[in-house]
Amino acid sequence: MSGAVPTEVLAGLVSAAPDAVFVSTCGYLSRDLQQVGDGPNFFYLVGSMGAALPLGLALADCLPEMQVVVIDGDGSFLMSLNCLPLVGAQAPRNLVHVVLDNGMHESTGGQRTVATGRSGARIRRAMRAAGYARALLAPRVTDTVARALRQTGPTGIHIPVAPRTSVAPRITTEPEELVRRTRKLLADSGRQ
Ligand SMILES: Cc1ncc(C[n+]2csc(CCOP(=O)(O)OP(=O)(O)O)c2C)c(N)n1
Repeated sequence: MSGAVPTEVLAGLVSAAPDAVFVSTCGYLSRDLQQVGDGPNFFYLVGSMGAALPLGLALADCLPEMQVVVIDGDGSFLMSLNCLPLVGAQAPRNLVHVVLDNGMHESTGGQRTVATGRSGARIRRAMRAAGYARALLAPRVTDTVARALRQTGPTGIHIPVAPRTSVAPRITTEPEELVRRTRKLLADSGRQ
C-alpha cells in the first residue's frame, strides 16, 4: 500500500497538538512515536493491542481540558471495534482517534488485515456509524487535519501509510513509569 511515512505523520500530529495527551497502540507505532518526541503526555501501550482507544476514552473523560489523541494501526483499530459505540455514546469533545493504515500487521511480520478493503472506507464508515462527529481521510497531516485536532469531537482521522523502511528501537520507558507519569497528569488536573 502506498501512503505517508508513519514517523512523518506522527511528527506532524505532535507538532500540530503539542499539549495533547497521546496514547499509542503496541508494536512499531509506539516505537515510532517515541522517536518523534517522548514526554510525560505520551502513553505507549506496550503489548496491549486494542487498548489504546478504551484508555484514551477514559483519559478524555478524566482530562476534559486536554485534547487526547489515540494512535492506532488498522490492525489495532480492528481490535478496538467493540469500543467504537461507547465513544459515540459518550461523545467526548476532546477525543481524536487517528488510524495509520498500512493494510497489515507490520509489527508482527506484515500479515494482511481485513480492516480496510481497497479504499479503506470501512474504517471511516465504522467511525461515523458509531457516532463520531466526523471521520476524515487524509493523505498526510494537512492543515485540515491540524484544524480537525481542535474541533469538537469525537473525531476520527484515517491516514493511509506506507510500509516502514526501518524499525525504531523498543520503548525505553518502563511501564511503571508510564503509569506514574500519567497518574501525575491526572493528579495535576485534580482528578486523582
Ligand atoms: C491481543 C494481542 N494480539 C496480538 C498481539 C501481537 N501484535 C503486536 S503488534 C501487532 C500488529 C499491530 O498491527 P497494526 O495495529 O496494524 O500496526 P502496524 O504494526 O501495522 O503498524 C500484533 C498482532 C498483541 N500484542 N496483542
